[in-house]
Amino acid sequence: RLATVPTAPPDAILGLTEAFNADKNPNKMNLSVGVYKDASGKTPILNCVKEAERRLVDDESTKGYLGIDGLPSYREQIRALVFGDQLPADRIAVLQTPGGTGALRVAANFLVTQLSPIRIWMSSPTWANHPAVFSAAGLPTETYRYLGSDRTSFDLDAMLEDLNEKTSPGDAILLHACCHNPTGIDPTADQWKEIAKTVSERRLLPLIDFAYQGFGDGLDEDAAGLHTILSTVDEAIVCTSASKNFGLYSERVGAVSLVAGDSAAMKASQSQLKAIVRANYSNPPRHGGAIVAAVLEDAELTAQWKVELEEMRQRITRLRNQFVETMKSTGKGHDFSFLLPQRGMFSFSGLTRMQVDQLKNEFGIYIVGSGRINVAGMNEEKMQSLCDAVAKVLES
Ligand code: PLP
Ligand code: TYF
Repeated sequence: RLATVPTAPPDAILGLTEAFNADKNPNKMNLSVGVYKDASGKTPILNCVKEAERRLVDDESTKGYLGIDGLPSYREQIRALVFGDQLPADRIAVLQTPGGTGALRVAANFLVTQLSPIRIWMSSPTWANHPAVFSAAGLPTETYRYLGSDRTSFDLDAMLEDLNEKTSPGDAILLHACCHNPTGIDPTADQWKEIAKTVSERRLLPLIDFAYQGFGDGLDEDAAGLHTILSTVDEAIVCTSASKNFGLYSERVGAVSLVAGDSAAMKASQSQLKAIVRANYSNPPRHGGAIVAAVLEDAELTAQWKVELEEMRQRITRLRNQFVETMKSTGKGHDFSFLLPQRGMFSFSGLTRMQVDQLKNEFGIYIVGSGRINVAGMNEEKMQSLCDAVAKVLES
């Protein structure tokens, strides 16, 4: 029977890395998958994480199962990091999940099993895995306009028009809290207020994907849009990830946090979330959550983490600026200054599908088909050859 199973298409992003690994071009560059790299081209383990792991080796006393909702100390630290003291803790249920993707999947299962009929509205464009995860859970997806027709700016009017004219009360809306993937274009503080007003007036349930806290302007700054939304609605779901800001990609650590109107509603929803987890993967892996908790419970390690996070953030900003400067210096008026206000790992370059293919085939430079560049994968040393190649495809 297995002979009848058709081959699935490769993941639009991870598939590119497979192609990159097989490429024999000695000058190849992987600017596709959203993974941070340092000046030596490595994805480093943060020093605060190494130290936390050393302590865990000495102090950890069991590998027994965690509870269904994960490590209590991790859940408490995530609540503080994401929500601060804006909301009473007894309205928030935090569950540790296998990565931000696991959080999104648990959230999607919850929406389908508890709140159907419900659809989720996603920005166009959004992370390719969003529709895949939601559809796999049986959650119908719709899109609202986000990127302007110039492909370099956020079109708030179009977004609000779609929300006002197309959504139904009770629908869910997916928002990227910061560092929008794939565009790098976030709403301003005033625009967040308008979005929050519309979300509340249309009685939409926000599902906020917060995968890059600390990669935009800072830990608190990046949470500002989320807090604006939470100040206008009683109920929301927030999916967070420690993959990027702790560099814990392969440890699979994230959280789904549900905000309810009161403590009783929170407890009932929490029990449903736990039932979903139980039927999916039973309980989350310990190690990543234990690392995050060990860092955030220790003032010294937290201070060190903030320094290391700032280093990553500043490096990305430097590389983005350097790319814009170097493109300018190639002559022929290659003005990429629209990239400068973009935040996070990604930048939408405006390159077309054909230009993206040409970069790959002629130069071994891999970026995502939409023209999304992982700025965090750039390198000072290779900046000139990258920009020369981009200039060539723009001029051909
Ligand atoms: N959401 C967005 C927008 C992302 O870019 C990512 C990145 O991988 C995730 C969620 C999930 O992250 P992970 O499952 O690796 O923690
Ligand atoms: O957008 C990215 O590149 C990251 C990493 O299926 C990623 O979010 C990409 C694809 C995928 C899982 C993670």
